[in-house]
Amino acid sequence: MNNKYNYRVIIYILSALIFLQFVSCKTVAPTDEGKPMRELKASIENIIPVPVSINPTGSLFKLNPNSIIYIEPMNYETRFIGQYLKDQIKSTTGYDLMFLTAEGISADENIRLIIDDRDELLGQEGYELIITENLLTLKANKAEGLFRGVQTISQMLFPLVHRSTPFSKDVLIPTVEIKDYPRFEWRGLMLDVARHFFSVSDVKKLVDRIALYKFNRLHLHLTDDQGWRIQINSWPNLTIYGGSTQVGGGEGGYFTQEDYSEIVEYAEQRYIIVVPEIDMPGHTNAALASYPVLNCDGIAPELYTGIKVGFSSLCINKDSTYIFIDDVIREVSQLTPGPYIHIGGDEAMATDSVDYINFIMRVQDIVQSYGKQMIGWEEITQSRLKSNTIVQHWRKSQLALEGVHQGSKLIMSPSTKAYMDMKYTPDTELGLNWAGYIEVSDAYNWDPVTQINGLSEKDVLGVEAPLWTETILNFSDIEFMLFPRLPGIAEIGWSQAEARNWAGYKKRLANHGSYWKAIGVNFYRSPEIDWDYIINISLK
Ligand code: TNX
Repeated sequence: MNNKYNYRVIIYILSALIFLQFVSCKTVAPTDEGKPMRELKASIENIIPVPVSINPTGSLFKLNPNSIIYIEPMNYETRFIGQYLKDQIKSTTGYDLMFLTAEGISADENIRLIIDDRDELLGQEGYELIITENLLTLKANKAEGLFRGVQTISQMLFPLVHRSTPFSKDVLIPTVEIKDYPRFEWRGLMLDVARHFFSVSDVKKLVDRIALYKFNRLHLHLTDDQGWRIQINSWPNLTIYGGSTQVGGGEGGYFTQEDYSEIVEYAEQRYIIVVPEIDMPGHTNAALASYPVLNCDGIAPELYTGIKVGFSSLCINKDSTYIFIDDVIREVSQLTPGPYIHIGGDEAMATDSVDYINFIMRVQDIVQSYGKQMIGWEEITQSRLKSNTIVQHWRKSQLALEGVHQGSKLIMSPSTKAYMDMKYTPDTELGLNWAGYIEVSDAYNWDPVTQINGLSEKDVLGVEAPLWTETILNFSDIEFMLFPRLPGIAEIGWSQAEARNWAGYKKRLANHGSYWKAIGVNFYRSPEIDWDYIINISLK
């Protein structure tokens, strides 16, 4: 009896073992060498924007659930960056790492974040990432550089995001030495919250999306014919009435001053400067509708919910116009810690051209009186500009060159390449097509310096991708237009010209596609990209 029972148990155990073996063979994919895979491997090949130099050193660093993130020095800023990295590691690997300050500690299998003001080449935003078998060390001159470097580490971990539950396997990160810093100082995204309004939480989500690609400017187009979206205490009707609708007649909305400050602070923590735009003298129907006094004839027009441009103008020769502008610029300046105020200045077809020239000079003085640097669309170069005024190019090379002749620097947003509201192809449901169709390759294959004949590197402050929102209704639409084009603009702004090429870029982009799929980013499955191309075959 006893013996029989024992045999039975043994047979049960044996068959259970055979079954387990069978199951584990099915779930553990073999590596190249055919051995069962016990680890998950991060990727150093897919970073966008491509770093200045990246030298793989052929070995592996093992990240484990007990690894510690050491931070030196520990302060408010670096603690935030440490937390950001910790969160990224948690969301990709499931590991919940600790972070501590401990000068000089370098025990095995840990991460170190160090601010060390010694390498001039790295500048304000650059970083150095050295991964050896024992240690992952991220170094920068400034906290800002550390934050950019954390994005590089996050991207290395993308392939692991498929695993939604914490796993006990080790994460292997290839050893490597990366030195990286940006080509251009200005790498921006513009969001039009006037044609359609977007909530604070949408804007914050967008900030995290762009931070991952090392963007450092968020330009908010806050006012237009269809809506005024920033509360101005001295002119309350601007938002109460002027913010009450949007394109198509929906209910619109606006940012209270607290909302706006919340966005500014959220972006600032991610080293992204918010650039507020108050568009004038055209694109002002919402303001004109809110206050009869702003109109030359004293009669307020109706609110506007269509998508025409070029029909509205502030009254140029009226004192009350400049009292209004002074109040608005003062309040917006006080709310904005960043150095820039964008005054639009585009498409002022309803303003007399001599009036326009004088108007821009007057507004430039007002902006400067509040200690801010003025930015305007390229039409402002018809006026006399101060040399620190920045010009944003979008359509006419001649106007942009005129800005350069006056000593201004350019933000390059050519509408045929960088306009994220243009359709990808004639079949794209969202978007416009007045500047043409912009496929992923079109948005990638251009250079800010050679885009206009006669520019040199020093004339260009950087790049910016505008997303106008006449046809863009919600966050999912925003993502569809930005991805996969926006990472290309990021690479144009950050990476060295000679390091960029389409063939390599499209492979890296395919890998970002699988990350976007995993975290639910809505993106255009462009036929130009082989979305199934995954470099890290060991991650199946
Ligand atoms: C032109 S670009 C505009 C915007 C429109 C956009 C639509 C620029 C400075 N002005 O008012 O929203 O085209 O693509």
